[in-house]
Amino acid sequence: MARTALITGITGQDGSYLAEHLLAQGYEVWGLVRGQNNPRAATVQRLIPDLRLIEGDLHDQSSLIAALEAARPDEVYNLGAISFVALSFKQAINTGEITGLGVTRVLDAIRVVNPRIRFYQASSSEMFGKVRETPQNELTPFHPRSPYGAAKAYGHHITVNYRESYGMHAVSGILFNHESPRRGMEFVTRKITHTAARIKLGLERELRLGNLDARRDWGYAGDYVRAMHLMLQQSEPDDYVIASGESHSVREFLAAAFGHLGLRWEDHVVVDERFLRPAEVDVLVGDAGKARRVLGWQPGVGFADLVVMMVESDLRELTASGAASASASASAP
Ligand code: NAP
Ligand code: G4F
Repeated sequence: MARTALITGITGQDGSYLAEHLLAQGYEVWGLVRGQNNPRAATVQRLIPDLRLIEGDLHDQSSLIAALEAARPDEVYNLGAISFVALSFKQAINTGEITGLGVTRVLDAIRVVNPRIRFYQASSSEMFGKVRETPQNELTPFHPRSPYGAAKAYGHHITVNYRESYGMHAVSGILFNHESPRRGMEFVTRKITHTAARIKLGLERELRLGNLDARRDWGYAGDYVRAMHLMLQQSEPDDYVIASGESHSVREFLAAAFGHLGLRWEDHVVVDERFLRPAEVDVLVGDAGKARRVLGWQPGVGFADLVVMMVESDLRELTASGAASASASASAP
């Protein structure tokens, strides 16, 4: 019989890749959408017609219970969150409510409705924050540097707690940054590739950014959702770091993206202190050795190919939308 999965955060980057992956494995897939008329619901439904959408909000316990009762999933993937670190400084309490307490709401709904449901929590390398060792692995202590990181650390611990207290098959995937053409425009990689493509097409002249020295371990989202699924297929629940093992600076990302378009990033980038954070995570690099050994997981797309994939996709989208020709005719004499 086909297995059933319920994904929170279905309208986000990872939600759509995970839904496609699970459908390809023969799952029936349900996605939780919030709001009374969420425009992103229509977008994801167009992209993935076989997906079944159901209303619910990580703020609202009864809606989570109702979603579990309607979808009757074998597996729940909790990807829903306020996921933008910069926003978490401005909405610290809301971030705690959704990114942190939201995890407990889902876990407790599962405990009440059917504790045999397997649960995946989308934990984050942001929990390592001011890192205690390099590279970071499953045993590295946490030192979050943002309300988002603190909320994710709570989500991680409560997941482990429900596993140990109630024998639930609950796992925490500690994922390092992963990107794609579907990445939100607010994150630095997509902000760079989209603006670089606009500059190439003559639609923009400058790109304003914050800290160019920050280093991240960037991988491809399509590779990382495979790891989420693998974690829930193990006989024993456990936690895993998922990472590429390479660290690159924002500056290096800029050089790769602009360089691919034959541009010099130094001619266009302006450092703007509005994009600096009250506390920064300077450098992240993960050790995914346990995932390789136990899950047999490994990434397929490396840093250079990821940057090119994102730049090319943004160029294609902008060109297809007619933005470039509209700008040319608007500026014609
Ligand atoms: P994303 O694109 O920002 O998506 C976040 C999702 O959460 C959206 O679908 C959003 O729905 C949903 N959401 C927000 N508030 C909600 C609420 N109150 N109730 C229900 N859903 C709500 O994030 P992503 O990059 O796909 O990441 C997926 C998960 O992995 C997140 O938990 C993120 O924190 C975590 N993570 C991401 C990375 C990464 O590098 N991408 C790394 C480590 C961990 P709306 O459309 O309604 O806003
Ligand atoms: O792309 P970012 O906003 O991602 P960040 O903060 O690393 O968080 C992402 O990865 C986490 C995993 O480690 C996830 F848990 C989280 O949900 C999210 O997906 O920023 C990356 C770096 C930061 O150091 C930031 O200060 O880029 C730096 N940066 C410099 N200028 C900028 C900008 N970031 C953004 N978003 N916008 C800028 O203009």
